[in-house]
Amino acid sequence: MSNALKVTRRAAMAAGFAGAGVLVWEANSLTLTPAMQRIFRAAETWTKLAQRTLLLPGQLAREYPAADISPVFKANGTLNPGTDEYAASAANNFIDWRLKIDGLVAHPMSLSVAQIRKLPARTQITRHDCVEGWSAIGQWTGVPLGLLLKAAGIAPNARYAVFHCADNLDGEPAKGGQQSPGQYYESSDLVDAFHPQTIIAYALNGRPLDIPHGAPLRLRVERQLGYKMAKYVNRIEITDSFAGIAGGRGGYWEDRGYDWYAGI
Ligand SMILES: Nc1nc2c(c(=O)[nH]1)N[C@H]1C(S)=C(S)[C@@H](COP(=O)(O)O)O[C@H]1N2
Ligand SMILES: [Mo]
Repeated sequence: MSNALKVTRRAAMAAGFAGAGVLVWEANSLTLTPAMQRIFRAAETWTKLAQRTLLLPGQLAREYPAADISPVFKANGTLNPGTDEYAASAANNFIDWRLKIDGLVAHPMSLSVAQIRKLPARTQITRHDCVEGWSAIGQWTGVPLGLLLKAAGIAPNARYAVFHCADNLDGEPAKGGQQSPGQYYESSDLVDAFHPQTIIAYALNGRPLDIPHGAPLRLRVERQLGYKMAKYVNRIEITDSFAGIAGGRGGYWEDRGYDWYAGI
């Protein structure tokens, strides 16, 4: 245990996360699982990759000062997954929620929200653009997805991260009602998955994510449009192809005609 904690401290320092934003790190009270140890170890080299990208401003989505945060961040699409399972989990403060990372990885993992909150974190204030014509600026905090994927050890033939969500839009009148199967999902290439601003977020404007905005965990992939920002994420599947998943176009809205690459 004390060895693991030493590694942890060094990793967090080397990664420079404390300077970059909020460091959510409670090493003293931490019982590190093997997966968490791998993630902290990955933080040592992850920072080099992240910094290289940070030196290229054109590669980053614009970040805003706190004064620009929208007083109200509209919620859109599913506002509550509404299943018995989700309701039970929410009633229990999502204590049983797990984020699974599987598929083409050397070390599949299953992380609780409490564990994720103890990992190195990044906070960013960005603008969300929905194709329906509205935008909002919000401050998001979460763990860099690249860090998780680095720790999971993605296979050389991996090409995409597929984000599976807990909600099903099938039959929702506002969305046309005809879609089936309507489980929400999204995907990104590995360039976006490893981008330093791509995070699995658990907080919006300094508060735990609420249900309309995707509690307990949602994706922020900041150089993309709103529909790519999967809410209620419970599984990230690393794959070489999404052709066999749902409609085969890489996302709920992509299966209904939207572009897969929704770069802004
Ligand atoms: N699981 C899930 N994720 C989703 C959606 C959804 O309906 N279900 N809607 C998408 C769309 S179109 C937008 S604009 C954003 C809205 O995020 P917000 O509710 O936090 O504003 O979430 C995206 N992610
Ligand atoms: Mo959207």
